[in-house]
Amino acid sequence: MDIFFSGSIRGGRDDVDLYAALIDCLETHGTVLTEHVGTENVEAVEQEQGLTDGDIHDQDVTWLEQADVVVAEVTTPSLGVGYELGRAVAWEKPVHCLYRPDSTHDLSAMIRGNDAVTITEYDDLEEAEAALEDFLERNR
Ligand code: 6IA
Repeated sequence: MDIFFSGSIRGGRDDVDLYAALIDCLETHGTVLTEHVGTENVEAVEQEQGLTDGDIHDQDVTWLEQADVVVAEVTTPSLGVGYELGRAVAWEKPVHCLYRPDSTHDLSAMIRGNDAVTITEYDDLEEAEAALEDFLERNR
């Protein structure tokens, strides 16, 4: 199963360690196409590789189209994550969002109000992992 994991990059990297833990969990169920989202210094690495914003956009859209399912951590608001979710829904991919309700950011109505998106509100990693396992099992 190819899994597209979506999480904030330029929207803010406060949750990068959490993204890495969620990606580790997802990797026990399939191939995560977007492991770099959980890499601490992704921006420096990609700048070194000379990737332009155009390269990043085109590669990510290709992976998104290839993915069987999409998982997003949406607590830190991100334009890129919102864009990816919109395209995934338009392609009728199964989409699961994880959101921590104790956050200072309210979840966008464009995500919470979307019937095509499953949302799990969680407080700790164990809860998030259980929700992901259930989601992946249902979409296997
Ligand atoms: O708007 P954001 O940057 O927060 O968007 C985050 C989302 O867009 C992630 O889920 C990624 O799939 C995608 N994305 C945004 N930026 C990148 C990136 N490098 N590399 C890979 N995927 C990305 C940006 C670093 C650049 C300074 C070289």
